[in-house]
Amino acid sequence: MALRGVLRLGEIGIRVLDLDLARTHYVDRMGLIEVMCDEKERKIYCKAWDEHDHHSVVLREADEAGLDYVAFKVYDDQTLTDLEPKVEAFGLEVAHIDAGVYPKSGRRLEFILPSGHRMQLFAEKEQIGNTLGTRNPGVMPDEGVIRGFRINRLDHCLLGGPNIDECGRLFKEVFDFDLSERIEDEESRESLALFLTCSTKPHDVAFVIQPEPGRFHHVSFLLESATDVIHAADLIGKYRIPVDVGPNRHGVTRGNTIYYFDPSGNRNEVFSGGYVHYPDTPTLTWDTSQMGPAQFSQDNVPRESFLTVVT
Ligand code: M3P
Ligand code: FE
Repeated sequence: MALRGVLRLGEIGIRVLDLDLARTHYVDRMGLIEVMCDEKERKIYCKAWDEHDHHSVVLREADEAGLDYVAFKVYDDQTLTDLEPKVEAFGLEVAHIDAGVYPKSGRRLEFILPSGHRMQLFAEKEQIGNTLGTRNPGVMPDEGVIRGFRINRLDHCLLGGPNIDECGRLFKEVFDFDLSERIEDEESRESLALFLTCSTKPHDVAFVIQPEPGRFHHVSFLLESATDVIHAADLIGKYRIPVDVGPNRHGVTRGNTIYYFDPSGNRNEVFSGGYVHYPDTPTLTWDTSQMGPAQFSQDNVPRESFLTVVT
């Protein structure tokens, strides 16, 4: 589809137990750029180098790790106006957040997904660019802008909770996403995981079935190449960052991936690659007879932790 309507996961709020440890992890090790800090509210605002918006990741110190909210950026303010009655018609209560309540951001709509996650939509955020400028930008930022894991941008998240088919219906019917891939129970045919895209990426958001609402499975960042995934793995080893699953390739989405944990136990992913999704690409279905190849196609070993460990 033409990229109008919902554009992408534009901001993710993550709860961390210790802001200083989180800064060491996300900024010093992973190489996200800290653009703003709110000492009073114990929040730091970060971006990846190739994002134009002011920030995409908000880390907030709290008593419990996990997901604060996901905020999707939409094309323009009219899109927000058009979406509001559709979200309400779907059966969700929509709250209004004034411009400026979230720093550098225009007004937002907020509602709770059937999976229990807090979701927002916004159309405007201050843009600060990727340091290259917009006239004769070249391809390489100055030395030191690309650091750590060499993250290009925030890519997607995987959310755990109940009612994932309802979430799938919301994203398809109201937000115009496509269901790119689905994992189902071989016998009951019940959905275990749904992968949804609003772009040409294999997914922009995914849901995995979990008994408890509002769980956070992972946030994922795009790297340039599979070589950069190995480079990140070397840094993960060097800094003794706990690894969930070492370098491998997903069957679902075909990304070259590594999963690891931040100091609060939130799962992170960096990945590269994946196929191009078009609006006429058929939905790909996997079932539990092929959980190994669906999850990790280089050793075909399904990871128990993958479906059970969430924050
Ligand atoms: C991803 C990804 C499963 C695959 C997950 C895939 C649940 O996280 O980024 O492609 O098997
Ligand atoms: Fe992922």
